[in-house]
Amino acid sequence: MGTPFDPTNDPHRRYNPMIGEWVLVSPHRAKRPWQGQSEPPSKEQKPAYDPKCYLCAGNTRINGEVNPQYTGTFVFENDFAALKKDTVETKEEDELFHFEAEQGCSRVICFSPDHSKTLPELTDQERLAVVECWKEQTADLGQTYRWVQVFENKGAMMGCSNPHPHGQVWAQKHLPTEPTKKLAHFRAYYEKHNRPMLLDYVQREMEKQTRVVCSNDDWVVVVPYWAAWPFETLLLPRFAIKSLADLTAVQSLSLVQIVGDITTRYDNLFETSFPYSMGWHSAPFDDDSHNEWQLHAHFYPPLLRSASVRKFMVGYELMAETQRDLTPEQAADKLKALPVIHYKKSGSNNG
Ligand code: H2U
Repeated sequence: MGTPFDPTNDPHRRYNPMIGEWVLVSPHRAKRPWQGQSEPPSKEQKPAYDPKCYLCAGNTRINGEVNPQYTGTFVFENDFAALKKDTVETKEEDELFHFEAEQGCSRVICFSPDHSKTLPELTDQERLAVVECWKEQTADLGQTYRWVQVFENKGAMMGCSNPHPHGQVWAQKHLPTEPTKKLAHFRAYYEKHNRPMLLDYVQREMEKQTRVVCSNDDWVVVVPYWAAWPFETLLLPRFAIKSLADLTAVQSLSLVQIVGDITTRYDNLFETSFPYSMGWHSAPFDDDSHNEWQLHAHFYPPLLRSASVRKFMVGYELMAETQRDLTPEQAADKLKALPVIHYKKSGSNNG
């Protein structure tokens, strides 16, 4: 008889039922010495207004347009839009050279006129304006397009071009690749169980508690069982809801609280402005009732062991499948143990 299997030490694969893909977990590798890239984190303090910033109120953007003196959120059509509404409809169904023209829209959402702040540093009132803006944009663009993608790229490490607090919304006619995978898996689960997969999943995670980072009456943040990125989280509603556009005033307020909580924990983890890509998956806007779908948000942060040591999805991940060292349970424990007062306010050193 060999040694019994230990999921905190032994290599294993975990299945992501949302997209039907596997992740290789190698917990024993977390002990290996690090000799790779490590840079000191930037301690630069940003000004509340930067005359050179394209997103600050009153400043001129690249295309010559002047931003208004906005005081809350501010939305404008991306001057370098990836999608355009009037692209001519055409397609070619060649087996090897298949394409279809795409129509859509890309907008930039400034979260606040204050250049120096990020989501966790805004007040609840200011964050509520961001949530209301996400809802409005989703409802508005959902009238025209099948898919509405609200997202935020935060930090230069994630390719964000400007530190001014902002996100984006892209909407398009066709269902993109990730939501297409999800729709197929959510549908199959719903046909079998007559319940949305994510409503069952949130219940199971609440029972287990091992991957729950934080929660309130309406929302839960977990490091998902199948997380690919070291500190990846999934933000889930505890009630049935398909779209951001359907959130009530009370649910929006509790969302403001949980977004503040998880983004503050992220910043506190390495006492840095924590980079990530986050985004919302509301149900597609089409003729289907989408009973299989639950609204949810992903946070994909690249950092691994300090403010400057990141995980790269390279080598084995590109060639074979996603791999992680730290287990999702270990990552959840680390995030759970952090204070919810932002480190810049508390002045403490929890590193
Ligand atoms: P990031 O979140 O990836 O940094 O994107 C910021 C967006 O702002 C980017 O898509 C747009 C860029 O095209 N932008 C404008 O639309 N006008 C400008 O004057 C500067 C940046």
